Amino acid sequence: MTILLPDLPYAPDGLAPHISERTISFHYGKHHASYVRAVNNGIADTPDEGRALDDLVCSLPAGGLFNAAAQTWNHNFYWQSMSPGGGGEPSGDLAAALEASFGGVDAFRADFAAGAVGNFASGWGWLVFDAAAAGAGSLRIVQTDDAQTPLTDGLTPLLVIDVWEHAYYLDYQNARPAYVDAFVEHLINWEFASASYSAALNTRSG
Ligand code: MN3
Repeated sequence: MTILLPDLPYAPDGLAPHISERTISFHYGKHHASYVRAVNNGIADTPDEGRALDDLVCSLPAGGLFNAAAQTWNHNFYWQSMSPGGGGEPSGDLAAALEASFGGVDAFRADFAAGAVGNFASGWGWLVFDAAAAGAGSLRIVQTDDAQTPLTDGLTPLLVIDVWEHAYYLDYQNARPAYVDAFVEHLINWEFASASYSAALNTRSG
C-alpha cells in the first residue's frame, strides 16, 4: 500500500479570496505532495510499507521519516478543516461542548485565534478532544511545533490551522493575524469538526 495524496475536498480556487488558488497550488501541489513522496520513499522495502498513515505517525521515532508522515497527516487534516462558505456557527453536541469548555463559540474563536497567532514556531494550532478528560476539560486548544501532532498524545483532533509561513505568505505576507482571522471567520468546516467529535464520542462510549 502506498500513502496517497488525498484529493482536495474543493476546487483549488474554492477558498478564495481568503486563501488563493496560487497558495493552494504551492501548498497542496508542492509542499504537501513532497511530504507524501518522502513518506513513500522512506517506507519503501521496509517493514513499515503497507501500514496506515496514522499508525506510522504514532509509532515512528523522531526524525525525518516521522516528520514526513506527520506533516502528511497534518495537511490531510488541514484541508478538511476548511470549506468554501465555511465559518458561521457550529451546532449540536459540538456547540454545547464549546460552550462548556470555552464559555461559548465567540470565546473559542478568540482563544483559538490568539493561540495560532502566538505560536512562535512554524507549526499548527489545533482544537482537540481529550477523551480522558471530563466535561469542561474535554475540548482544548493546543499548539504544536514543526511536524508535531496531538495524535501522538492520544488526543483527537477536531480542527487544525497551519501556521507555517508557506500557508499564508503569498496572500498575507507577514500578517499572520489576518490569515488566522480569515480562517476563523470564513473557512472553518464545522460539519467536519462535528463529525470528528461525534465519532470520538461514539468510540469512547463504545
Ligand atoms: Mn503546510
